[in-house]
Amino acid sequence: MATEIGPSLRIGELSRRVGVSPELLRAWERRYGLLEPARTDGGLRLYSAEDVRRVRAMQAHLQSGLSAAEAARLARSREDAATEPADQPALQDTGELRAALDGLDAHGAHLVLDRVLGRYTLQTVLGSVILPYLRDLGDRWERGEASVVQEHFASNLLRGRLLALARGWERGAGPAALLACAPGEQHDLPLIMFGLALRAQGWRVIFLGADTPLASIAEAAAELRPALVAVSAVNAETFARERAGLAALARDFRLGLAGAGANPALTSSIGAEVLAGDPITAAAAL
Ligand code: B12
Repeated sequence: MATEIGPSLRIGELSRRVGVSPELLRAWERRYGLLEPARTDGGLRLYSAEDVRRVRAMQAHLQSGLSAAEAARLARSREDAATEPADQPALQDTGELRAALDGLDAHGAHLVLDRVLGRYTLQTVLGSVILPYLRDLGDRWERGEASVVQEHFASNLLRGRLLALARGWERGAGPAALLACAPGEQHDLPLIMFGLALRAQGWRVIFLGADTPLASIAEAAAELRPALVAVSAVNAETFARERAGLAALARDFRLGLAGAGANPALTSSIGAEVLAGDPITAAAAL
């Protein structure tokens, strides 16, 4: 069931809920009349649950290949209201995913993923099911409550599933983003999620994956001339070690550093930017 919200959401909050940048939301409002905000006395726009529904419907129609104008027309008309997605996945969805993955039950995990992917937008599934699951897994691993077997099984199943969703993300006419993990870094799941969230906003994605030498990132960037190069690492020492190579990259390209290791001081000193927040929020902010 959708949670009823009166017209109370400012554009930033709406953007976070639906995983679409404020700029794109404004463009959809202006061009297609997709959103119908209430106005406060001061002229501030406030959005409602109906606006959230419309954006989600718009995203679903775009993903199914409709033009933006047609997607907006359908989303406004409520012709698709019968398939209206619930506002947020229930905590139960993450719980069921956890139970299946903890039990090394690949079939059960895929069934939960099939269900949530059929019901919610991809950004919602990433931000509200998979991300909380991974954090919980990491916390349990640290406390010794999840085994290495469970962690590896879950990571690999999710990685396979997310990369299957990524098929074709390099195609299209949007700006290109080149994504890579820093040398020695194995945590590429967040980078894949970031790529999927960028893709949902029209970017093209070129993904180099885990443990990529800086020279190789630079070589790919020189060839592809992407609008953004994003490099991620969990530890700040990784970026510190690669400072010279990163600084050289930032001289020629828009360079974003991401992950827990992205330290604002080092990042700004080399002329790069921090891709702040989780992968879905960071993609929406670009
Ligand atoms: C899955 C996992 C693995 C998998 C990775 C699979 C893969 N292909 O990605 C495997 C099993 C390979 C692995 C290995 C290891 N892991 Co590990 N892993 C995790 C786990 C459970 C989930 C990681 C994840 O995808 N999280 C989802 C992201 C989005 O969440 P986040 O990491 O909290 O990141 C936040 C921000 O930094 C930001 N962000 C992160 N990355 C990016 C990228 C972009 C582009 C953007 C925009 C934002 C962003 O988003 C989040 C904000 O909400 C985490 C636990 C956790 N809390 O994350 C541990 C964790 C990251 N791992 C950890 C460790 C210690 C290791 C190992 C050293 C363990 C070992 N002894 O073997 C190795 C290191 C391997 C290496 N050299 O890199 C520690 C890191 C602690 C630290 N600061 O050093 C964590 C935090 C677990 C813990 N609680 O101790 N791991």
